[in-house]
Amino acid sequence: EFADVGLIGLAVMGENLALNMESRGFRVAVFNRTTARVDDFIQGRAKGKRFIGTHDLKEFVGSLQKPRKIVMLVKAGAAVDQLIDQLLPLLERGDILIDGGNSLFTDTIRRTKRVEESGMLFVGSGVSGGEEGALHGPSLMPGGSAAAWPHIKPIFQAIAARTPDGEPCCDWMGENGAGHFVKMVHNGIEYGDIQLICETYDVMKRVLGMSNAEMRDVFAEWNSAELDSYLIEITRDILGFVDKNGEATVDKILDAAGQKGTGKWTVIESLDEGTPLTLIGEAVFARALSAAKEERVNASKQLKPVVSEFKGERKQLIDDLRQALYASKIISYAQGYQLMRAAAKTYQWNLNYGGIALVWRAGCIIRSAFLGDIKKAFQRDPQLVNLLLDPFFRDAVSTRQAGWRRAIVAAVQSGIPVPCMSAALSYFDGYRAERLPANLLQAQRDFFGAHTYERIDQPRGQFFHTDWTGHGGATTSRSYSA
Ligand code: NBP
Repeated sequence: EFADVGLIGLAVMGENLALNMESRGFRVAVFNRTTARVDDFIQGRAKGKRFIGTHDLKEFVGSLQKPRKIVMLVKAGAAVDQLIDQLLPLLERGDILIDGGNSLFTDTIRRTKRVEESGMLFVGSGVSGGEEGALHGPSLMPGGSAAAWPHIKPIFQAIAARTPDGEPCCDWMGENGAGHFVKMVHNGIEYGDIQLICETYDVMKRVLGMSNAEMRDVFAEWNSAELDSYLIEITRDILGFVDKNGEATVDKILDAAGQKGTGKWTVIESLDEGTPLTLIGEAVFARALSAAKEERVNASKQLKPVVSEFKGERKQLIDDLRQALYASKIISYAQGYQLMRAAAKTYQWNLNYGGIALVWRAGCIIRSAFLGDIKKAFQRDPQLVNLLLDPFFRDAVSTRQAGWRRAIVAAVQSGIPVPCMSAALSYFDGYRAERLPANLLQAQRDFFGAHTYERIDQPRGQFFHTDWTGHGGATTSRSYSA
């Protein structure tokens, strides 16, 4: 009997995803480069289940029902290309290769083209939710050869997480690299969500002197309302966690953050698109600054803050922080969605924005009740230009604006860095501004470089140059936008 689906790469993610597929009634063939892992798996966690263990790629390919569906869960990068090279000669027209790793979307664009040129189909799928998600229901973001979707849909939607309404957190994202692109933006948003919670924690701890237990209670309360999300939930649990000596583990952890690069990729893409992604950018830089621990320890001895003591109401500041967190989060998603819109245009993807919110609603790290509201916003207007212009989110930001500003003022006056919250507010104040000081900017560019400017009393698209010093020439630089 042939297997319904094949899986290559029996590391953490592969093993768990294979077990998930089998548990949903699919017969799964497995292969791993180091074949001892196949035997360990078949005799271990897979024992008594409907798996076919294979020891070379030919045997593996031969065990699959046609059109073959092969999920690769190997290390992102060169390993994926090597596997494709080895598999293509063994496959037939219409067979489907799926890369479930964290590949860079531009690699997926290239691989889709290559595999399609050989007559096969390629899918690059974002898989989020870590080990637990892979086993019990990840959020899945597949994109690539559209003809592959009907074949893999029953498997993918069966193994995916479900929203509280029972909808699968898996939908077709679009052509070539769209799935891995959406996964990349998910990871960037994750950086932002995490940093916002950390800034809130820092203000609570250092301005209000709250204990871990007090903060845990506040996060627990927040988790039962609009901020209901996985990351708030684990923050609550982390703050409540004590080791066997009764000491808080969170207080023992060195304040130097790691990163694997997906946040950076997202920000690089936003710079290439010319779309502000300031909150996620600040989140990436906040990790970088934290990592320079020794340098900061040295600087802390030399750079002393001039700050004023917080004299406001304790309860009020806690509530202001809740509002600041929520409003900033709206900004982060507004920016993330604007990046997706820009990229969709560049790469000619027909992204389903509501579907993306749905896919992120459960199973993944950024899962939250909030994503249900984003889905509704895109249901109201699939072509929504900016989340801030949706009536629900417009009002949500508006009613929290005063608290948001107060929370940032309290942090600034106390010398507590809140890079993401303040970047969010600056973006809000910039985006809603009819007028920005770029008139002066354009004057400066024209002054030193004859870059020309448009005038408020002339139609757009006409460019003027002023001889600012009286001894400049009439030659202008070609106007360009960057
Ligand atoms: P790893 O990223 O650690 O990859 C290990 C697997 O890749 C092993 O099966 C290994 O085989 C195989 N492999 C390597 Br390395 N080079 C290979 C090659 N040239 N040809 C064939 N196989 C090769 O595993 P993971 O942590 O399970 O992650 C798998 C993918 O899923 C990655 O892209 C990761 O970024 C992504 N992801 C991970 C998580 C997570 O929470 N860990 C979450 C979401 C996505 P071997 O046994 O022979 O060395």
